[in-house]
Amino acid sequence: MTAPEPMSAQLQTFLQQAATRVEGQIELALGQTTTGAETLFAAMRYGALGPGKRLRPALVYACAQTLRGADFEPERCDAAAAALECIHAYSLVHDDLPAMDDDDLRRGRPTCHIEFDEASAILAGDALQTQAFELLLASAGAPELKLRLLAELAEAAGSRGMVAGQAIDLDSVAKTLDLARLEAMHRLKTGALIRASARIGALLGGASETQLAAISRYAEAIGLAFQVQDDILDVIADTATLGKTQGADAARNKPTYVSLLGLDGAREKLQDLHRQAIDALAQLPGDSGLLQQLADYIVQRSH
Ligand code: GRG
Repeated sequence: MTAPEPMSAQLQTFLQQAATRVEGQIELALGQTTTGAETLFAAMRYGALGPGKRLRPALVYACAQTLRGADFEPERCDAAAAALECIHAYSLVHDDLPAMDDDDLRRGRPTCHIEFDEASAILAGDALQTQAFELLLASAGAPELKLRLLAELAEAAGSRGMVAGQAIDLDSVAKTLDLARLEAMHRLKTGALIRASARIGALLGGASETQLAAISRYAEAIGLAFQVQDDILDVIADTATLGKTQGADAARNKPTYVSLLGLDGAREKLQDLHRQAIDALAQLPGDSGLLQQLADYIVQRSH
């Protein structure tokens, strides 16, 4: 495999701008605390504003920009981008809880339930989830479009999307999932929100149904690629630091792409998904260079 290319300056600037916008929106939304619930707000801010990549918001902006071209207005995407990040943050806060993955570290810092306490982390996750829908509801835009965005987000986040994936994942410990079932789980657990980020951006960009379908194919491919690269990075990190060659999930007795396909097989899978994502972009009008660079970044990222 060739050495990873450094991220292009254009993508770096774009990701920084997206992160700044979305963090500003979340700061604003969580700025006014409810009297007596200051710890809740502190835990929400801690969960949502820690040093993350803000990939889902970036996808919202990038898809809207690709479809709108010169008419792109990022402010029309701010609420949706923040909503996606709030759902993502809630999922991480809850995923780290003792009843789920029981992790002490997230984004290089103590997890929310370690920094605060378990009850505060549960409530912060709950409230971040609701905050996402409040953000979308309060955003400007035609009611029909808002309803569509709300439906996309609810379906992707809930029991037909991310939460279902998490349930299947928790149930898979010590079981032998085959590749098809592992993939079905990841399509829900991480893929559904990535797909919704892209579709919501596309809808804000005025996508036709054909364009929406192409964006969905692109997002499904990069969503899975994101997970495959996560499994690969997990093994590489473990090999470097502990001399082990299985990765944290496999050590927890969870199946991974690397445990099912081997490291080389997982790398081939990653390249195949990258190709599928780039092929889907060919169906879009105008310049899809930014989305191509995002796909490149997802398969080449080192953290
Ligand atoms: C608890 C309902 C519920 C769902 C949890 C997404 C998820 C479902 C759990 C995350 C578990 C995990 C670590 C999955 C690996 C891939 C992944 C989604 C990593 C975290 O996403 P990044 O890398 O995180 O975008 P940052 O910190 O950059 O925002």
